[in-house]
Amino acid sequence: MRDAAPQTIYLADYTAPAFWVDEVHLTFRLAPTATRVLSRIRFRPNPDAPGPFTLHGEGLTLISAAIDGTPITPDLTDAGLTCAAPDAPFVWESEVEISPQTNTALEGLYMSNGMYCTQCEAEGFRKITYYPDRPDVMAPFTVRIEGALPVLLSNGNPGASGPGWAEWHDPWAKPAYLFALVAGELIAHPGKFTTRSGKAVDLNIWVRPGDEGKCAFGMDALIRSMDWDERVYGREYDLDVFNIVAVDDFNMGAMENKGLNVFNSSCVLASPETSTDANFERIESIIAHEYFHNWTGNRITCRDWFQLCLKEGLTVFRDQQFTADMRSPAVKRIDDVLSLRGRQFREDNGPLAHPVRPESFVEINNFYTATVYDKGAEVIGMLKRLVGDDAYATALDLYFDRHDGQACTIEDWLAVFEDTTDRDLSQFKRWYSQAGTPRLSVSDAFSDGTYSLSFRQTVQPTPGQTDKQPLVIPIAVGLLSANGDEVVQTTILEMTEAEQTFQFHGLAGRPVPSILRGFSAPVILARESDPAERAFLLAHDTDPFNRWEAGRSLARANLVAMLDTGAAPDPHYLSALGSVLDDSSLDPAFQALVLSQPGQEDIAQALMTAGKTPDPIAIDQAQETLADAMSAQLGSTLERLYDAMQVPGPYSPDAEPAGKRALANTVLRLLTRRDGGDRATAQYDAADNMTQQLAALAALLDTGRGAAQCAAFYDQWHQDRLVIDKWFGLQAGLARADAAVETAQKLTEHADFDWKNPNRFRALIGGFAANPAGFHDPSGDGYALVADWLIRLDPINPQTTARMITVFDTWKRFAPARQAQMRAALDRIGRTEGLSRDTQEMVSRILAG
Ligand code: B3K
Ligand code: ZN
Repeated sequence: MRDAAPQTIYLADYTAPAFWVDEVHLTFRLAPTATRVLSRIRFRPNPDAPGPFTLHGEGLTLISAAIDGTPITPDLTDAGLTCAAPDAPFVWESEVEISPQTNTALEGLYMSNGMYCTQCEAEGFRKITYYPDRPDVMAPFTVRIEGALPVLLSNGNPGASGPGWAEWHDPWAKPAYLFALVAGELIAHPGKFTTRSGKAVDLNIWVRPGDEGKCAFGMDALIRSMDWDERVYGREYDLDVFNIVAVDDFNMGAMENKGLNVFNSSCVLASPETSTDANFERIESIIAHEYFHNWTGNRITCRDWFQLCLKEGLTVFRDQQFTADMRSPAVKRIDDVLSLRGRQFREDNGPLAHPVRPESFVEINNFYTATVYDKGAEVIGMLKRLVGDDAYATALDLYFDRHDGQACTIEDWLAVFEDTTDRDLSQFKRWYSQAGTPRLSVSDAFSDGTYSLSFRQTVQPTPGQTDKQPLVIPIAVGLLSANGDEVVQTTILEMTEAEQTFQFHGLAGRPVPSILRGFSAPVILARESDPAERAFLLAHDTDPFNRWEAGRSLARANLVAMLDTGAAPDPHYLSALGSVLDDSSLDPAFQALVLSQPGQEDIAQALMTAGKTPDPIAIDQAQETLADAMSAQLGSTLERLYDAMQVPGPYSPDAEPAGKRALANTVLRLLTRRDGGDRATAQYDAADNMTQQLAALAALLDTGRGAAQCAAFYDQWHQDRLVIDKWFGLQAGLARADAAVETAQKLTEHADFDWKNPNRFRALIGGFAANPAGFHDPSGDGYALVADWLIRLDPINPQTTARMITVFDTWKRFAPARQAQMRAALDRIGRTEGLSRDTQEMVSRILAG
């Protein structure tokens, strides 16, 4: 039986499997509480790693087992089984019983609204049958599904079928985490794609009846993704069919199972009436992401779960490139950096900091993090910047050629780059092993036509890692003359030492530096520069990212001064904003980003970098004060822009109209502070799409209005699960200080708060936790509310609980009284009887860090 103390798994302990699998046959006899799974698996001993025959298995009732036809009685534990096995290839057969209906953890085979579906990554296949459930064991699968349901799907190509049964064959060897099965009453939205070598592929998005009107955009995004991967990476699809299924109960966004992607319905279903522009963009990128995994993840997979960033970092990088190509590269880069700073920097500078390639874990599901995904993607971006676009393309071709069909490591990945470029990447590799965000401080000097930039890099200690080494940092720099001309175009400075100086010769005068263009490395740039220089860059920088960054740093500095010394909103910042808004040559989506304030986390990080203690309530109030000042000082510009940005005609989710709406709606938030809610009310009444409707409702709620619209919204949409998630999320997320906890409490009592559904739970409890006025209420009641719900959810769904408990990871940065409140909530969760291994690991890491 399983040890009481959860085991820690170490990268250093990796050993190859003692047995390989050559072929898998599975038969499923579906029944809600008594599904039978019959397996016939051909094993072959691995002469390089001899060892006992063990299979993973959890929560299975073993009915029978046999080796080469001879019944056997294996030794069972909570984690699997062991038995004697031949020294030569043999056939393992077993029959087990499982209960999908009562599987609320949503891992393995489970049911959602009467539909059977699976989630196996990372270690869910062991909840379906006995198997070596590790990614380096790859095999072709043949699956037979028996069940009285009209649609029966699995991986690969369809085989024979009849009433109540269907067979599938996946010829591509794959690890068990990519296995999938779906069965239910589903309707297909079909599509077609012909690969560039002429292979016809049938595409389908499968949904529950009623959702068929929400598939067209996802299908279009899929076709564009398939085309893009051929054009940009030379990657073709490799099966006759590609199926996507929308599922309402899902722990994350989506899953890249071979030929049968399973999606959280919120990440695939879209219509203008029910989805916002942001939803459309997110759906497009997730469809692309899962599709791109077919090569980066499926054809080439990970040797072990420590190598997760091998597939995730690379696939995020690829989906970011895709979105940049489909939309605006500058806007995409800014969006990605916003999310990196908001989530990954927070992780990297707190108790949960871990390397892009972690070295140990208790529960691997806890390591699907912003660090593995988003910093993992940044590391690939840096590599590309260092070697150049051509060498990157050559290296990727070699990667696909050399490693197709293999389970690989970061060492394999880097070797491909070393072999194509003759570079030594051993220092670069530290980005994979060293946790923490580097701080880059800069000083400059100018004399006799030579401009010097001196950098110093440091990394704060992180849990378990105190000794930090210098990293290779690509620093993209451009220099501007005083009249705004670019005197040195973007060049990449390659920093390798702890301290390093770079010189530029032959300059006519002291230039204004534009440093870390395009956010060329995931670092915190610490540079003292005066507001006039930032305003100059906001007006003149030719690099759109740094132009935005200049405005952002002005806002950040202003907010820090407001919080620290009681300074007022800075008129220079406000007038610089005015100039950006008046410049009609700029992309409205970009203007919207310039007009948006730094978020709570960004300001907290800035305060901590300056050695101050953040107070979330005070930050919230400073943001309100600054928004009021923006609204007052920029009034006529905002009014003009709001009118100019109205998009006539039918709704389209394309980048251009979406950018205009983004600007109009950012402006609306500010105008609602001074027009008594007139514009927002009118927009709400006139809206024919969710972007306009929701933005109007948000502007009203944000200023303490909107009760009538909120009720009307519910009446209009109470039949639509995904829209009602928005309704819960918006109210919890925007409730104002005086009533936030009470509002959230009331919402938890609403008949539609179906808390076992992860989307609903995240909308309300997650939305509330992201509302500083509520979560950080001085009474401590916000912490208690979230803790109560996490304690309630944990026995039902450990994964979603363990993920959401990260809302407490900031506890140590606050003043003692608040620390004590948050700690009390964490302690209470930690002491809960029978707490899951997932949540236990998270609580102890958050408390220890
Ligand atoms: N690979 C999945 C995530 C699986 C999470 C397991 N807890 C989705 C993705 O990254 O594409
Ligand atoms: Zn992924």
